[in-house]
Amino acid sequence: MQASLQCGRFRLALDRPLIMGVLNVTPDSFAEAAPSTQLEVALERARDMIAQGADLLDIGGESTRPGALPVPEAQEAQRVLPVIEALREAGVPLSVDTSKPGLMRQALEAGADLINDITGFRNPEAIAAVAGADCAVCVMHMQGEPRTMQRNPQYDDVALDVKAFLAARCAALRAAGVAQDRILIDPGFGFGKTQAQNYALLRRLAQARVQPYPWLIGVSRKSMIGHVTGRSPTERVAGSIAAALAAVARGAAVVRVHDVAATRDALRVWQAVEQGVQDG
Ligand code: HH2
Repeated sequence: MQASLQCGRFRLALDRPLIMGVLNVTPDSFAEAAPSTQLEVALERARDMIAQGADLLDIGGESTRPGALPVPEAQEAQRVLPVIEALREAGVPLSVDTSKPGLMRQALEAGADLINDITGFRNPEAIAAVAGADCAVCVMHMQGEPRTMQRNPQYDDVALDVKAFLAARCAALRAAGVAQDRILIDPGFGFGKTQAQNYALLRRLAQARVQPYPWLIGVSRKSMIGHVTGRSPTERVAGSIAAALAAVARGAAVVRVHDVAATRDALRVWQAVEQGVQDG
């Protein structure tokens, strides 16, 4: 795996799993009891996550839960840009979760370090928006689009199909001049996948991997956790951590989570097992 990730103002070592804290600035996120639409609430949540050990923050102004409707660019920008500006000096890389090339450009100008595109930079304008910058990019797999993606997802072989898609998108980014050490890949759990497909993909994460790109994975509080535990989104912390550790065991470099403190503890214990600890 790559030793580090070029991420805007930062170069992130990938010698331990990193935690990306989810900062949804949307009124309709599936996963949160009290979503942060007001700037002050969002900033407080961001600072809490940093204090708890978040290595990056992922700011999203458009919900992508199954069935969600698109948000106009101006509205998404109004939600996201003030948050970037307010957190620019917070000391952690800022990721922006958007598929809109116009907002990608504005976010980069405002100081974003990573562009997380759930549509995998399929839009050539999105590639053009990031090509000349030094931001990191997260290339995610999704079958279909959020409004309809869960209707009847179909694969020949979920791991190999996801891999083929990611390989093609990474090649397109590389051809446009995006350096190898700027790219993260993401299998897109819950995005056009049945629960059986989600779990098969997690189990076979190594087979879906496009070398040498590091994995970012997002399983936190998702329906795949609820499917197995029977719990509502805010009660899915323990299940989410089990899935995150399963991904880390299969090589995930970055985990995108809502519960930073709990995930931090779990990863610390994980690392102690893997690398050992000092007595005393
Ligand atoms: N999942 C969500 C949103 N963005 N980005 C990446 N790279 N990987 C993911 O798995 C991923 C993502 C959906 O989760 P969330 O942001 O918690 O919910 P919502 O979109 O409803 O706000």
